Amino acid sequence: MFDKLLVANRGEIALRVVRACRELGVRSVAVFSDADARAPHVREADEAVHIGPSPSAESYLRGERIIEAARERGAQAVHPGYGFLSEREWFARAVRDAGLAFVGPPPEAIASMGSKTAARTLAIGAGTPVVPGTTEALRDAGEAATVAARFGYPVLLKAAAGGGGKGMRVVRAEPELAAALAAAQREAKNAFGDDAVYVEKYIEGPRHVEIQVLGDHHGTMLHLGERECSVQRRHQKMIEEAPSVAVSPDLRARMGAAAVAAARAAGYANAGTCEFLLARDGSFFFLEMNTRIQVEHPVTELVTGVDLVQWQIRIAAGERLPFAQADISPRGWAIECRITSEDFANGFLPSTGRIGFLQLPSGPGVRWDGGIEEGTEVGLFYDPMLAKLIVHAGTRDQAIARMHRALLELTVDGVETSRDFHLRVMEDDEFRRGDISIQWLEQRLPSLTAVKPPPDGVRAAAIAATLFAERDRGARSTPPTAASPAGAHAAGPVAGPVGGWARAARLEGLRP
Ligand code: MV4
Repeated sequence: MFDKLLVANRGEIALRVVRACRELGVRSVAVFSDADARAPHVREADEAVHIGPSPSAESYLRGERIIEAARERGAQAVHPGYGFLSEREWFARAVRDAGLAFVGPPPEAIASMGSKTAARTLAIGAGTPVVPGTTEALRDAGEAATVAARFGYPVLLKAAAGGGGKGMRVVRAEPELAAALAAAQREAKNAFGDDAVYVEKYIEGPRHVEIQVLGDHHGTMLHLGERECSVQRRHQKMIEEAPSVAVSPDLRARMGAAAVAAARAAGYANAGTCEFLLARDGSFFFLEMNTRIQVEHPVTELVTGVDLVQWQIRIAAGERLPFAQADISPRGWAIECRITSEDFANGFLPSTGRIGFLQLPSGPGVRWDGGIEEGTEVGLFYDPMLAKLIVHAGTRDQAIARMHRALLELTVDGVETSRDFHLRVMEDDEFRRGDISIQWLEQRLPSLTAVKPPPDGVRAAAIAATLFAERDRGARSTPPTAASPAGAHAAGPVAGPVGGWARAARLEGLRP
């Protein structure tokens, strides 16, 4: 095992890696920008190196500077986390060339999955199902019409260099095709500097289901089941769960085998994720592979009992996976809510400020993977995701109830957050039935956002309860005396209805 590992990231994932290191007896080196000088990941690591000013381009994206820091501090490995440098082939290569272990896949595997069309070709070769369509760039509208007619409308035009939905156009009938092709090519050129666009059959109302894979450097490649990631908005996931209501053990085995085949074909090792569209008829199609640890990895950890981040490090150190495919099967249900500094009542506008009062949920089956604390300044330099709240329970219904309870326990003062959005989703009938697809959230948002103002009486009671609760919080607990009997409205604690009122106030969101 390594003596020391550098964590090339910030926020909750940096802290997650630091925790894994500590459990493995590996010393950790954090890196930080000006804005993060007092961040939790810096304090919790064994050492920390300042790498530059706040903007990512001048700090967390400075690969050469980060590698230099690793060498200066005598680290033998670099964990990139997600985002930033995690999927840059050149960085993985530079880490390796510096004689350090990159905690992730080989640079060659990052490269072969980096281009969407190359990944598609690779998947086809591995026998992994992909959406019917082409891989060659379309020459003109005439060729597009011929190809579209072959697959049947609706079709989807996609940028070959693409990702994140840029350069994508749905075409429902031939008359729209020429204009859509021109628009997709223009958008692709602007976004990726490459106007190559190809055609796929458009899959209507699918789910986004992804398979976690894990492989060592000794020929073992396993899958750890699926994550349901359909609750997303503008390609930003908000809620993930494992398993998926739409995946039976048989489908899991087939999707898992398809993911393992694609990963093997790419020469993959370490943790990775194959993204699929799961159609309503149960057919599934490989989209792309994410060659990093993902934000939503905890739901897989909770249902499989496999510590993915620890195994990433152990695999990078040359260890063998000691378990086999037959040892892995999901137990219970896990849900993750991304707690972001976004104002859900105002179109998810980014919110900034200093975290004031912070109360974190705990109790049975609750996990908080966070990168914030009281006093944290939330600005606009980095991603708005502050933390992840993850729960595990026996069944999906129990997990939803547990998440709702945990969200009620959460208070983040100082910035607007996605907490209330998540509460509304946990209360939503369609979500509770598991009746979701990639379009669900954007269609459902208006009714989730519609705030039902409480009746005046409830409102007044809630405000009064808040005042009582505030008074009780600072009160000393003394036994009742003759001069101050129980229930008297002196300074002592007030028994009885206050608990219920406090709860009502909390439910109404009227918290101090
Ligand atoms: C699709 C699709 C429907 N049919 N391909 C969006 C991002 C890109 N990586 C793939 N995407 C899609 N490809 C076919 N043939 C629908 C999407 C899609 C989507 C996929 C996963 C998660 C969220 C999504 C949101 C909108 C569209």
